[in-house]
Amino acid sequence: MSTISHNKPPQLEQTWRWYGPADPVSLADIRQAGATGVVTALHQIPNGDVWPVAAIQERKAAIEAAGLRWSVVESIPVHEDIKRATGNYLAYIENYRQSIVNLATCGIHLVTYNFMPVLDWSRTELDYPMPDGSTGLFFEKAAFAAFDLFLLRRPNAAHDYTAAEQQKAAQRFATMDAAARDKLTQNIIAGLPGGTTEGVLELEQFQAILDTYKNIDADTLRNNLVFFLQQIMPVAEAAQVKMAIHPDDPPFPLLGLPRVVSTEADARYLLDAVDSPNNGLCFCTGSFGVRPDNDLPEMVKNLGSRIHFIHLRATKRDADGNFFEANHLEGDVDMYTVMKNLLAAARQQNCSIPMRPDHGHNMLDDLHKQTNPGYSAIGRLRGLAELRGLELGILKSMEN
Ligand code: DNO
Repeated sequence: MSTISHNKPPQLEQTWRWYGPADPVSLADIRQAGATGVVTALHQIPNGDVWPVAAIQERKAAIEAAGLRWSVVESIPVHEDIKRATGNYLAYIENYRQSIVNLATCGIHLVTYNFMPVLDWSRTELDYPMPDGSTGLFFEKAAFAAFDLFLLRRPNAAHDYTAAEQQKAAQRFATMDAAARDKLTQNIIAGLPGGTTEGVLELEQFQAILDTYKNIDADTLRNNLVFFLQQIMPVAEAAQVKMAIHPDDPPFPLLGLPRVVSTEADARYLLDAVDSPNNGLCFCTGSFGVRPDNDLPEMVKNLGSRIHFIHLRATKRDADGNFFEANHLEGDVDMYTVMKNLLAAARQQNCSIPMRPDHGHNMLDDLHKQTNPGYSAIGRLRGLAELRGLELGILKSMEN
């Protein structure tokens, strides 16, 4: 028996997001990229329904047949009724609990989710050109405000912007032709997989969904989240399923919607409010890292015992509040110290925490293919290669 592997410190398990059989990046590609774990969801199941054991087993078998393991569920979406604590929310919570139990029955013990109202993640441009000819995702504040003020024309939207921001938005809007306006609208309301508005095409329909949050402020949303956690954690504990909440992306309120998972204080509040080891975080450096007041290495130190899953990505912000997704080691995130602290967290937990390279540029052959925005093959391969090299370097230096 090898004493070397026995003595190895806990590391990060390298995983890769897969959108299921329709994903143009296949399981065989993932294997070649060097990941050992797959992060996926049963996207075909309507939001709110129970995930049946048979469907979970079928997906698991496909992953295992490719020589991989289903490490993380990302995500079981949380129905909007649960976020609003209205309508059928108790039935949806019961379904959620049942899905947790069913996953555990199949040997899957880690689930990521988020609690962002209406929109999951948001960007204004999906093909933002980088100086090296690759493309990435971009959030431009003035373009977003232009959408809100002049395309959506959300009632009272002006209250959420300073006079200077409104002026910038107006100038930005004037530069857009009809095609650019349509594209911006699509990018925001339907461009990214995951949100409730996937497939929603009309602005009126979108505004109607926003209106359902009219009376929900951050405190109400936070209380609804705590209620949800209280309801699911006993089941998660019994089934030994770790829950990992994903932070808000971007980590500030948009379109008048409250956000409650944007900072260390937000995370701490949730972890303390339902103080179960199964109530943990998906530590997404790309999401938290957009705010200059989020000190990521410190956050890993302080929250490390409850980090169950990791998304590694680096954004680069400017003074106006815009940000683009940079190469994994090159944005504002101090990836070296974050990685070092994450390895310390894995050691402290005495287990291997799964991580995935989050997003990647479209580069080389990616540029000629249609993949899910952010989820190209080669861009993520580059990210994974750089991150695993960084990890190995740190691990080796810890041995000396
Ligand atoms: C974006 C992703 C998010 C994430 C969900 C988790 O790339 O990180 O869509 O999967 O917010 O529930």
